[in-house]
Amino acid sequence: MRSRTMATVGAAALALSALLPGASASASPPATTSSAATTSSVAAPAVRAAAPDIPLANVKAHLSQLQTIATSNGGNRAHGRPGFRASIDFVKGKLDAAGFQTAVQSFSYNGATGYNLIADWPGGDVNNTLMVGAHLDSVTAGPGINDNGSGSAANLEVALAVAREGYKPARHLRFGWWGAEELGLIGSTHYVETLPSAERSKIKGYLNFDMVGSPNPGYFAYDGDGSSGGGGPAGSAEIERVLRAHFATINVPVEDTAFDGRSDYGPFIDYGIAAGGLFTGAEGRKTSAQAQKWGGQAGVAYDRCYHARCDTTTNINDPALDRNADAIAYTVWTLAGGTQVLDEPRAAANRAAA
Ligand code: DPN
Ligand code: ZN
Ligand code: CA
Repeated sequence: MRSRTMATVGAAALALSALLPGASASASPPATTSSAATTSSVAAPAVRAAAPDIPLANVKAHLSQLQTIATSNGGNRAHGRPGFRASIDFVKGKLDAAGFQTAVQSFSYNGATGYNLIADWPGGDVNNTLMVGAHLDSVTAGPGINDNGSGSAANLEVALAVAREGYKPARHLRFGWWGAEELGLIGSTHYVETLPSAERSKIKGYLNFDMVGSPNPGYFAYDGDGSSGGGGPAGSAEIERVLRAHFATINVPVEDTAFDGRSDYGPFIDYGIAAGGLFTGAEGRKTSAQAQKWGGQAGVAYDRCYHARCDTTTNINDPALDRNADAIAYTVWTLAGGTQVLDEPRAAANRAAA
């Protein structure tokens, strides 16, 4: 966790804010520390919203819930198993209570019904939608807490922070929790392919978080700008730049990872939608150079429990999960623009009650 003020949001955010009507980033006090807006007799000014710190304890509480769901449903949260449906219902319940508009999309695969959960935050420019996703299914071997309870729980807490902060993004915000990723990106592919093309073309960016709490973590961003070869649809370079910017402020070096479609952003980039995401590593082994800059164990897998029974709540590196959750919030707030609408006492009360 960390605190952030407007002074540290970076040139990119300030440049973006300059394009937004009503924004006055350079003149406004920090949205999360000011009392000026509340003591003034005039209506609260449109303060460009700074990303909140995402409480690690909240993200970990979601992971504990997912672990309990797996434990009471045969040890996993896999496609076609009761633990997956229970995971969908758990996330949906949190989002409904926070004011999201949720929908469960069903699909059929391998003789079983699968589900995607789609959650829209009301408001913003729907013709310029930013989508944020994670796969919620595990493999059958284990509870899937790092893969991908971590991305699912971090995104859930960022979504809840959107509501808590009274965030009014300039762009429309939509979150997705995918089914059957482990069987070949089935749920996300179903979602993208069955969207009417007019709706698909309104999605101008997709952020994907799959494994963001690996126990021997690396800090990777999908190579959207092609600086390591490849690259993605137009706009992906900008997404990579914003994803990296948070880590620069906390002095954590970031490496590229292949932008090759090995997670749920694949179907989005297949349709030319700009995308990006973060990753802390799976079966690959940390090099000695990486252990020197990031700490951890050289010659050991980033996640020794990848797709295994031991991918439990103990298979999480807390600083990695915390930094990635904060980076997700920073990226959402930076790319979506907009203002904070709750007065600060209400936002503070919401944070305290969370
Ligand atoms: N797609 C991930 C899985 O669910 O197994 C692993 C992965 C994520 C690999 C991101 C590379 C990059
Ligand atoms: Zn997996
Ligand atoms: Ca790159």
